[in-house]
This record gives sequence, structure tokens and C-alpha cells, in this order.
Amino acid sequence: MYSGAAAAAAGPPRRDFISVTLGPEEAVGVGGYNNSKAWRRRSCWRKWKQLSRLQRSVILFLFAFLAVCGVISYTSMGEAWKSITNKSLDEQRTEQEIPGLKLANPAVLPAPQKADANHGDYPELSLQKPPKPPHVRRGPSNLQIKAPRRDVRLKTRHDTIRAVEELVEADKVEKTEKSIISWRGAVIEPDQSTEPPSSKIKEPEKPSSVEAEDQKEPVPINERQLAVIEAFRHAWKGYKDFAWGHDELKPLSKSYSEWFGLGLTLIDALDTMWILGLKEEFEEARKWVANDLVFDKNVDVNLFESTIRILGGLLSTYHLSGDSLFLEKAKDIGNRLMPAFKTPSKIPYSDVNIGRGTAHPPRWTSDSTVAEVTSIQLEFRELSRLTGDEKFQKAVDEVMKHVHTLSGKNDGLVPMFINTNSGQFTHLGVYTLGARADSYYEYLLKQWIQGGKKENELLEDYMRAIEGVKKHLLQRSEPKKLTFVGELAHGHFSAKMDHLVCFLPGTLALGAHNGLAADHMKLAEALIETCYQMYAQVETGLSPEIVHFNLHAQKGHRDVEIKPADRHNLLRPETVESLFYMYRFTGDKKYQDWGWEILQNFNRYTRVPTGGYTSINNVQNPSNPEPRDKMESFFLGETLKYMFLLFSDDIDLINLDKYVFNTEAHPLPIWVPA
Ligand code: DMJ
Repeated sequence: MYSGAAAAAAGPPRRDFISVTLGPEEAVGVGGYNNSKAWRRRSCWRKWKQLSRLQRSVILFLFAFLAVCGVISYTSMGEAWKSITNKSLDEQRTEQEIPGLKLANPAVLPAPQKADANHGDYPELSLQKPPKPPHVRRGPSNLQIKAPRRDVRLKTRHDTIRAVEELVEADKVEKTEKSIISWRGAVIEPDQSTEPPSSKIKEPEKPSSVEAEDQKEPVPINERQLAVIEAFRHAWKGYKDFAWGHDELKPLSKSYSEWFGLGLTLIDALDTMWILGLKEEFEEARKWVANDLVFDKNVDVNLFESTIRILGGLLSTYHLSGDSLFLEKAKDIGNRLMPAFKTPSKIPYSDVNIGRGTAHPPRWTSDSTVAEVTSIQLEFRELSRLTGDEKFQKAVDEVMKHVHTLSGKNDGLVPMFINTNSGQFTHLGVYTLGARADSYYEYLLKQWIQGGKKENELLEDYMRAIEGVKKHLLQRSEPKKLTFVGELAHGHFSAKMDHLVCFLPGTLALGAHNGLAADHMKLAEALIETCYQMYAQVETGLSPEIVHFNLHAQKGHRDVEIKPADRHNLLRPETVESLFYMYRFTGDKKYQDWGWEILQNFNRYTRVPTGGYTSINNVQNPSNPEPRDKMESFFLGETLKYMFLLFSDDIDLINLDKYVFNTEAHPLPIWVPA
């Protein structure tokens, strides 16, 4: 409005200026909003026409210049913007792949790998698609495809295991909360509160099992274990039908034999029944113990045999079942055996009259057997711990301390006899790992383990003895070059090995498992192969009582030779026992397979159809192995128990870091479990 009025007032416009004269329509805005757009277009064109050529050229030039500038600046700004955007995406991806490691040390990041590079290890990861930039797709971030660094990888595996464990744990807790205590030997855990006995009388200790009994789901029993259960039931049927409450079954004559008259087989078998889960049989046997087992009897018993079988059996059954009946009985027999220690030397007599409270050596000598007086310690020490009465432990510890100081050893190897008056070794110069010395070595190690690996003298004696074995008793046979343990008699080596020596591979393996020299395990592996060959090279596939190894290759001769007087088999456990330890510590299934062969051969040659198994006189005659008509109590106490444990893959079925087996296969708690 202002410009038009001024121009009208000033006369004709100067050409240097653009003047706009408003007409009446324009001034009043006739035609409304829509019409004004067309009007504006027409008006602009008119004005453009009114400009001079110079003015139009300048304006066009300015437009062209601005357009060129615009194109140039758009190109360079675009580059800068693109690089900013890309950088931020890279940073985001790096953070996503290695959380917490963002740019910290880019040099250690793995080189990109193909998606299938880790297919074997991480199939689930290799199947993932590459991550898309976050702006492409929203939602949960993708898993990375790159192989994680080793530490990250381990963490991933660990986390997965943890996650699974947590789930299992949660599941277990739920099940445990719901479950009623199940009757299964397999779920037994010893009480963590086991402690060494103090020197004063105190409150009795609790059994090792009951509180933790239902912490774990039982591992299902496999076919081979079922075969052991079947064998046990068959043996038990014979005992029940023809020898109930007596010491041993005579399966052929369908009768029994008495040794101590204390139901030896029944007591020896109690914890086996518990471990095998044979509830009915166990309950029946328990009733007999409660109502019929009487120790107040005018009877001579062998201190060693009644300690390892009766005292050991009662103590372990008490631990597994938590039933105080067994502890009461253990105390009773333990007290009745104590008179054996009343000797001038404190080395116990071999025999005790448990009714009269008197003890004596065998009729023909005042000697005791070294293995016998040094293989009662686990049981008496445990009795002290449970009762709080130190007298039991004191008596047996004194024997060990005394033997530790004795002269007459040969590089840790002990003679077979010890005199109860003088306390000295007798019959010097004969060294064996077999009968009369065997479990001395076994109990050195096992007492050390039982007591929490603190009693150094025991360990010292054990280590020295194994060195003695290596130095004096190890040889290799021909043709198979089997490593065996022979005997030394007055400087002469004999290539004779008792089946009893086959406890040694298991003991060596147990020592190695407890941190002793690794070469003990190597020796154990070699020796268990030999023990297996003592079965495999014989016609029935069953070992004789004693073998002689060939030291020189002879055509047509095996490694193993058997003398007529030695070809019996008493259903002994030692090889199966060692197979069990070897399998537990190595996981090598060949040990289970060897044990399975042995079980089948027991079934083939020693099983009596009417019930029970029998010792045989001739392992070399498959068509007539000459049954002896006797089932030793250790067949149920040890052989079948170790078979069952050997075939199990559950390391918690009598965990060897929590229990130590006595020499009759009765597990006793380790006082300070690992
Ligand atoms: C068992 O009584 C014990 O294993 C003992 O240590 C040796 N003899 C028999 C088994 O052979």
C-alpha cells in the first residue's frame, strides 16, 4: 500500500526501480482466496516483463550461481554425514558382540570366521544369522555369529552348564520337597560332621547317612547291576533256605557250617543289601539281628575276622541305615573283643572268647599274624569316634605305632608274624603282599585317608612299602610281559602271586586319587591287567588261589602256571574290588567288561541251582570244576557288592571321597571328607 501511493504522488517512475501500482480490484481483494493465486501468477509474469533486459540477466545469473553452490555443498555434506552414521553403527555392533570389551583391546578380537567354523563345538551358534544393524529391525538383539574368544567361549559353556545345573537343581528341590524318603542305598551321603574322635568320652556321633539321604535322585539301575541283584538273591535264597542264622551256607548239601556261630554271612551281607536296595531281605535280616544275634556266648572267635566282618559290617550298616540297633551291637562285640589286647607287648592275641572275656594265641605258637593285628584299626578307631570312648582307638593305634618302630622290615616290607610277648617280628626274611601281610599295606593307606590325611607315620610307612614292592617284588612274565608281584624268601625271588595280592591295584589307585605319586596309578594299571589275565588265561575264566608266572618264554606256555594244590577258587573279591577302583578313577569301560566276564563265569561254574554259589576245587576243568560245597560270607559281603558298584556309573554310590572301605568291603566314613 505504501509504495503505490508514493509513486503516484511523485509522477512517472524511474526505470531503476520496480514500481507496483495497485488497481481498485487489487486494493479491495475481490474474488477471494482462490482467485488471488492465479492473479499472483499473472501479476509476477507482468512484472518480469516490465524488467529491463539487464535486470532479468542479473536475476537469472544469481539464480544459476545459487543453484551451482547448492549442488556442491550437498555433495560434501552427504559424505560427512555418511561417515558419521557408519561409525556409530560400527560402535554399536562392537558393543553388542563383546559386552564390556568395547574398544578396550581391539587387537585380541578374533578374526571373522565362517559361520560353520565352530559347528562341532557350538552348533547352536553357527546356525545363527549375522546381526543386522539395529536400525534395520527393531526388537531383541540377535546372537552374534563370530566365534567367541576362548575365555568368552569357556564362559559361555560354563554359563550353559550353570543354567542347566540351576534348572536341575530347581527341579531337584521341587522333587525333594515333594518326595517321601526313598529307601535306596544309592542316595546315601555321609554326614559332613564326621570328626576325629577326641580323647575324652563324649556324646556319641551321629550316623553318616540319614540327614542327606534324600538329597539326590537315585540313578537308574542298569542291566549288569540287575544281574548282580539277581545273583545276590539267588545266593540269599540258598542261605535263607538252608543256613539261616548260621555262619556259612553249604549249598550242595543244603546245610551250613559254623565258624563263630554268629550268623557271619547274614551280618557280612547287611550293607550289601542296603546298597543293592533289597529292602525286604534287609528287614528280615535286621529282625534276626534284633532278636537272635547274641554275643554273650562261650565261643572263640578270631579277632581279625570278627572285626572286619562283624564289627565292620555292623558299623557300616549303622552308617548307611541310621538304625541304632547296629551301633548297639557293634559296641557289644567291640567291647567283647578288647581282651585280645591284654598281652605283654600290647600286640593282640589272635583269638578271643567273647563270652568269657579271655584271649589267647593259637595253640601252637605265641605269634600273631602281622596282617591280622594291623588290619583292625579302621573299625576300632571308628568305634571310638562313634562312642566317644577312646579305649578302642588307643589299643589299635598303639599296635601301629609299635610296628612303625620295629626292625626287621626290608625297605618297608614286613615279615608275616609278630610275637605277642616280645612284640618283635618273627620268621624274618620272608616278604609277600599275599596272605598274612596283605592288608597291613592296605590299612596304612586307608587309616591315613580315614583320619583326614594327617597321620604322617602311616603315609611314610605306606610310601616306603610301595618302594619296597617296586625294588624287591616286581617282575614281568613271559610271553605277555605282565607285571606281577612275587615273593621274597631269604633273598630268593619266587614268581608266586596269591589272588589276594589283587587288592593292590585298587589300593594304589586309591592312593593316587588321594594325591600320592602318579606312578602308583601306572603300576595299578599294569597290575590290574595281570589280575585280569589270572582269570582270562584259565580254562573256566576264573582265577585260582595262587599262580606262578613264567619268567622265561617257552613254546606253548602262557604267563600263568597253576600247581594242583592251588587251583581252587573261593569266590574271592580282590580282582573285582580293584576293577571297581580302577573304573571309578579312570572311567575306562574295559574294567566293567572284565568284571562282567567274571560274573558270568561265576554264574557258569559256581552257581548251585537250588540256591547259593559254591567255592570250586578246579578252575582248570570246565566240565567238572569240583564244587567244594561252601559259600564264603565274603561272596555276599564283598564280591557281589564290588560287582554292583563296578557296574554303576554313579560316583555317589558310596563316594570314595567320603567313605573308605574296610578290608571286608564295609564302607566307613572318612572323618574329614574331601
Ligand atoms: C576277606 O575276608 C578280606 O578281604 C580279607 O582282607 C582277605 N580275605 C577275604 C577275601 O578274600
